[in-house]
Amino acid sequence: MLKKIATSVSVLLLATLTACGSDSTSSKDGDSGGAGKKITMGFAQVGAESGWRTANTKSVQQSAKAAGVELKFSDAQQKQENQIKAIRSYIQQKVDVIAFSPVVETGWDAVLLEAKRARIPVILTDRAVDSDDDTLYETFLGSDFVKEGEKAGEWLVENTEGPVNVVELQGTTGAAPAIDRKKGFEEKIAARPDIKIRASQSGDFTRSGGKQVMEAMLRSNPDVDVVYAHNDDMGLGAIEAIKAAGKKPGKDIKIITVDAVKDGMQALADGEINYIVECNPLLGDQLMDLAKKVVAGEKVPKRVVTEETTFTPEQAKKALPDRQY
Ligand code: GZL
Repeated sequence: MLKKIATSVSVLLLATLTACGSDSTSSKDGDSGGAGKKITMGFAQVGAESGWRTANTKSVQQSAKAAGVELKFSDAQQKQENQIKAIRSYIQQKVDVIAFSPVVETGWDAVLLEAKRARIPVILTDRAVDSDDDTLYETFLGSDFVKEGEKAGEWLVENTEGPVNVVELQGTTGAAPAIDRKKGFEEKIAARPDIKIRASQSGDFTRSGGKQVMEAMLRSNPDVDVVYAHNDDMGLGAIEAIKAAGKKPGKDIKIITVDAVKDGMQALADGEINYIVECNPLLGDQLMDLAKKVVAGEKVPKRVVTEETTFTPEQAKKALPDRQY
């Protein structure tokens, strides 16, 4: 009899401990991210505005699957309020880690403070925030957008002579890539006072936005020589507008873009774009690796910058067959 009671007590004790153990993790809808345990990530994506974004989303989703990370994913349709709503829902669901690409640089401190108080680490991926408090996120994983702008400006300085009239198709107003690609480009072309930016306006990183803005710019700047588009999609929209105006893109009007997605690389190989600065969207594997480290409480660098290159038409022809996106 005593043996039976002892056994049932130890079973009860074990069950209680296990229950307690699962309580501490079930509230986080998964385990607490101990070594080798499945973690849950809430990912608040910007939207689906460009080929780059589509490739980035695919990379995050595929890498989560491969890494055994349970992914909760939301598409904010390029609206900050939707990203904030998604982050709040992830906090309520007690995910182990939150990752997101802030559509614009400012307006995040309040919701990131809520995540910090809920003890949920946040990883910034792709775009950065402009905040005085860098304890609100564990790390930033993405490109150096100022360097991307500098590469575009360097190419223009080295590959043109005499007066050059530039029109600039900016990315989303207030977004880190738009602010920094403009900054880097302007810093480099300052070496050539005869290179002038005659017009600069946001096309919101979309093909339709690039086309509409370029149509207006062509009407008010008939003597434009160069288009600097902050991404391929707006550059491809500009090509449509330039052709509709009876001009040859890549010849009458040179085009420089950023990203190097397949459609942009094809236009580059065809001579309709003259130079592309790469911006790597394949951040998924690095993101999952950082997430596991952060959840396990390991120290990670505050900033992880991705490797990127540039492409001429000849290089695009060689790279296209193997291009993943
Ligand atoms: C850059 C990324 C930008 C791309 C655009 O890292 O945030 O947003 O350059 C995308 O194509 O829309």
